[in-house]
Amino acid sequence: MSPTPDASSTEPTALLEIALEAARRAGELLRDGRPADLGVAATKSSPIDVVTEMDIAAEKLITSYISGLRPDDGVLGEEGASSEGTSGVRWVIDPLDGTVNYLYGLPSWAVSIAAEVDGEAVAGVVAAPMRGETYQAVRGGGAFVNGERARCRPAPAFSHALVGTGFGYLSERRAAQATVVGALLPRVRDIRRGGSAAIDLADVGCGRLDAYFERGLNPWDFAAGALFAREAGALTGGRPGEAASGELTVAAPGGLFEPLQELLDGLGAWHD
Ligand code: LIP
Repeated sequence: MSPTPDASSTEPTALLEIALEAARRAGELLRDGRPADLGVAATKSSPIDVVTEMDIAAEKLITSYISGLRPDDGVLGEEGASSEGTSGVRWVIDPLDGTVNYLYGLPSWAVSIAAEVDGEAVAGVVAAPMRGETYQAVRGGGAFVNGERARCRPAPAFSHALVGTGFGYLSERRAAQATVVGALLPRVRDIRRGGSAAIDLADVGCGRLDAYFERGLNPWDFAAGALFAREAGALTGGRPGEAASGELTVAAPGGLFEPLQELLDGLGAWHD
C-alpha cells in the first residue's frame, strides 16, 4: 500500500507521481471510452475550435483526482478549471491536446499536465496513449520516455532541420502563419504539422523533430512539453530574450534555436 502523498509537499518528484497517475487515468478514459459517434460538444474562439465531451470528462477526472490529494493547490485547465490555491503549487492541465485529431480518430493526441511551484514548471507529464508513450520530466532531473532517457538531436545545419509547427483557429491568424511557413519552408529540410503542441515539444526532446515553433499557444499547451524538451537538452523561448508564451513558442537545441528564433522574429511569426 503506497503511503498517502504529503498534500503540502512541493517536492518535484512527489508532484510528478501525481501527474503521472492523473495522466494515466485520463489517457485510459480517452483511449478506451471514446464514443463511436463522438461529436462536437461546443466551440470556443471559432467554429473550428472545438471541444468534445471527452475533453470535459478528462479534465474533470484529472482535477478531481488532484484536488482529492492536494485540495490547497491551484489549477488552470483548458476546459475551464481555474483556482488560485494557497499552497504555491498550480497544476496546468490540457486534458486533451490535439482535440481535432481525437475528434477525427487520428492518433496524435495527448494528456498534458504540469506542476508549477511559484510560477515555474517543476514537473511535467505528456501521455500519448495511442503511441504507447509517456514523456516525463522534473526540473533538473532529466527527461524520460517510458523510463528511458530522452535527449534532443544535436543541432543540424539549418537547411537540414525538420521543423514542427501548428496553426490557430482564426482565419486571419492562419493567413499570417501561412506566410511565415511559406518563407521558412525553402530554408529547412521540411515542415511537420502534427496537431498537438505537447507531442511536438516531446518530439523535439526525443530527437524526432529538430525544432518546433508556434504562435498562439496557451500555457496548458506547452507547460509540460516545454519542460520535457528543456530537460532533454533543448532551449525553449519566445521572441529573442523572452520566455515561451502565447506570442511565440520556440524549442530547439542550441545552435539551431538561435538562428531559428532570429529568422522567425524577422518574419513576424510573433504577430498576426
Ligand atoms: C492544439 C495545439 C496545437 C495547435 C492546435 C490546437 P488543442 O491544442 O496543441 O499545437 O496547432 O491548433 O491549439 O486545442 O487541441 O488543445
